[in-house]
Amino acid sequence: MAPRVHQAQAFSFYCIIVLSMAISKSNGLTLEFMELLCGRTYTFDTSFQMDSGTGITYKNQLDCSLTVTAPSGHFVLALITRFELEAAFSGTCSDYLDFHNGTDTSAPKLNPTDLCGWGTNIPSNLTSSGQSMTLRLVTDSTGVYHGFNIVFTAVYSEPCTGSDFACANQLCIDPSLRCDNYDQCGDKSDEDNCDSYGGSSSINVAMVAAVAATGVVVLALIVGVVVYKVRDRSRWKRFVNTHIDYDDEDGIVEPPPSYPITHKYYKGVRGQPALYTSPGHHVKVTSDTSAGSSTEIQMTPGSNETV
Ligand SMILES: [Ca+2]
Repeated sequence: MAPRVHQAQAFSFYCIIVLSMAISKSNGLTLEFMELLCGRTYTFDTSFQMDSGTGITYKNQLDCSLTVTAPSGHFVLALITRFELEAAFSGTCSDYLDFHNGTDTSAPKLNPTDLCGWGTNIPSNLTSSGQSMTLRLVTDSTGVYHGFNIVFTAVYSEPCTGSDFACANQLCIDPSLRCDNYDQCGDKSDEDNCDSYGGSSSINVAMVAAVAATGVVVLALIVGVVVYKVRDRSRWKRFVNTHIDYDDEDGIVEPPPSYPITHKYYKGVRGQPALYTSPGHHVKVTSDTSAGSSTEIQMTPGSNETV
């Protein structure tokens, strides 16, 4: 395929990737992984989400602590959106997650008992009383499960200031979190009535524009390929008409109606422009009639090029 077509394909893929990134950025929270943040303090402004790890399951033999800190004057709301750790055995968790109400694991736990297993024994959300909470994930040497996903949000109690959004549960959150498809209030009130909310429509407009632009790029690629094919066929016909010697006296046959030279042959020699751009070169087409459609393209004597 010609370099131009390759360039068009590369450009199209580039556009699709850029547009996908734009869509995900306009409609997604920053995603972190606890396994990669062990021993650190993670500060954030409005909201982010965190998975237990980068794999399908968490790892064995972890003892990972992470402090999550909201801006001054806020506290941290941790909304657990997915939770699956190894189930307790005889009432004791072998893998567990704890939330501590402070800047390290010496602070009191927000969950009365270690969190493990899955289902209704897992709280839907936990809130710190200050601007930090510290998570600790401990796993033993056997049994790994899918882990957890938690959405952290910086919240404070009403009255809300500026343009901050007032949740139905008297918490305030950053207005950018309204209608972003994540429940940052903890009661889903920031995701209510989004059909009539401007912020949501702006996201939808961005998505529609991105999808439309992607469609235009794909359409342009298709048109480009079709144009290329048409022009290629046209060049092929000119090639046949101007560069193939039909002289019978040279032992070269006239092309019959079922002319055996295929476009494939043309594509094979096209990469050597000397064949049809240099007047000193001459392509001959011979046909072995006894072999049916067997055909070959030869260079004239003196040429040192091969086909
Ligand atoms: Ca939200």
